[in-house]
Amino acid sequence: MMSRTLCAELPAAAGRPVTLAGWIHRRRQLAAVTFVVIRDRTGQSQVVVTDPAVREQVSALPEETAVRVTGTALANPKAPGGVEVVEPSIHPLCAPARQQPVDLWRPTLRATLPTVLDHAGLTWRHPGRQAVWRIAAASLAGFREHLDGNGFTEVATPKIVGQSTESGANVFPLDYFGSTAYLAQSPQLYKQMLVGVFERVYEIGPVFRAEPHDTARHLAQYTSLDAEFGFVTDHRDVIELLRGTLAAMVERIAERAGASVEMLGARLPVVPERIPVLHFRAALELVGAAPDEPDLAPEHERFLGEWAKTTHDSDFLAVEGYPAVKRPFYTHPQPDDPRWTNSFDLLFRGLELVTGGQRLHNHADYLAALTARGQDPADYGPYLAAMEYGMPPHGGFALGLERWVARLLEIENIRYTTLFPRDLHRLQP
Ligand code: AMO
Repeated sequence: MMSRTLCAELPAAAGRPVTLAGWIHRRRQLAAVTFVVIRDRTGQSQVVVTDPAVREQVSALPEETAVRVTGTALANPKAPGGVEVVEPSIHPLCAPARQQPVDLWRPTLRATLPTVLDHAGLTWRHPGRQAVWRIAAASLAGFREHLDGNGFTEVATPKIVGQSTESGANVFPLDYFGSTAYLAQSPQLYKQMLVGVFERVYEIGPVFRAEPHDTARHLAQYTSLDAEFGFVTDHRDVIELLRGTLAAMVERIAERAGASVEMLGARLPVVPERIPVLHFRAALELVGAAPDEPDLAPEHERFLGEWAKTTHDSDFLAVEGYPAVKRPFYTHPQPDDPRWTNSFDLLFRGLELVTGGQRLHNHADYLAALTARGQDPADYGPYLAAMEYGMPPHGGFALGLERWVARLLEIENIRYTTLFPRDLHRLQP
C-alpha cells in the first residue's frame, strides 16, 4: 500500500500519486463534478471526482465516513492549499452508523452547549473545537518545557487522599475499602513534601472540587498545573516563576498552535517583563469595597482586570497579601503584619487564574496555625512529619488549565474548553 500523505503535506506532493486517509468532511455535488473535502489531523484537502461511478459511490458515503483516498495530486491555484487530488478511488474504512446530530462541515458549529457536550466525542471533531484543545495542549507543552528547563522534576501524586487540602467543604468523599477517603482537591500537601526531596517539582493532573454552584467558571474536575519550589525569599519569587512560565506557554501556543489561534481569531496576551502587583488592601480601595472584605467578588476581579489594562497595559495583575482568614493553614503570613499573607492571586483579563504564595516551613508554625484554626494536627501527620526535617522556605502556585484557555480565547463558559466536563449536573460522556 502506498504510504499515507497527510493533508498538510499535499501541497508538496503535486504531480505525484498520493493516498490520503481521513474523514469525509463535506461533499458538494455539482452538475458534472463532486468535490469531497477530506479532513485529517493536519487539515483538509479537496478531492475532485468526475468519474460517474465514483460520484455515485460518494453520494452514498455520508459526511464523517472514515476513508482512504488514492489519486493524483494536481496543482490548481483555485483549490484550497493550491493542490487537489484528482481521479480518485475511494475506499470506505468505516461508515457512520447513524446521522450526525450536528453538521461538522459548517464553519461555525451551530449547536447549544448541552448538545455540544452530550456529543463531545463527535463535536470535538469540528475544526473550531479542535483548535481550542490544540491551544490547551500547546499550553501544557509550554508549561512542561519551561519547568523542565529550570531544574524542576515532574511528579505524580495520589488523587485518592485521606484529608481535604484546601477547605473542608467541597470534597468528594468515597468509600475506600470500608473507610472514608476523598478525591484530592489539589496536590498541595504532596508537592510541598516533595520540595523537601527534589527542591523543585511540578505536576499536571486532575483535581476534584465538589462545587455546589452552577457557574461558568467552576468544574467538579479540572486540570491543575502546579509548581512548587524551595529556597525562595518570599511569594514575589513565585510570581516571577509564574511570569516566566506564562510567557513560555504563550510562546509555545504561537509556535505549535499558530493555525488554531488564527482560526479562532484569538488575541494572545503579551506577558509583561514585570507583572503589576497590587496589595489586597489597595485592591479593596480601588474597587470601593469595605476594608474588612475578606475576598474579591467576580465583579471586583473584572474591574481590576480593566484597571490593569488601562493603567499598566497588562492582561495580568497579581493581587498579593490576601487576608489570613481566607487562606489555607499552610499560607505564610506577611512578616510585618500577620493579618495579611505572602500569598497572591493572579488575575488574567479580569478572572482569577492562579493562586499561589509562600508557605510555612517551620514545623512549630504549622502546629500553631492548625491549632489556631481549630484543626487537629494529627489529621496531617505524614505531611507535618515532612516539615520536621529541615524544609526550606518554599512556595508555589496552581493554574487552572480550563480557565486559562477560556480567558485566552474569550470563551464565556469554561465547559467549552474542557474535553469532557464534570459539573453539578454532568457525569457523561
Ligand atoms: P485554588 O483552590 O485557588 O488554589 O485553585 C487554583 C486555581 O485553580 C482554578 N480552579 C478551578 N478551575 C475550575 N473549576 C474549579 N472548581 C476551580 N477551582 C479552582 C483556578 C484557581 O486559581 N493549592 C492552591 C494553589 C497553590 O497555592 O499552589 C489551590 O489549589 O484557576
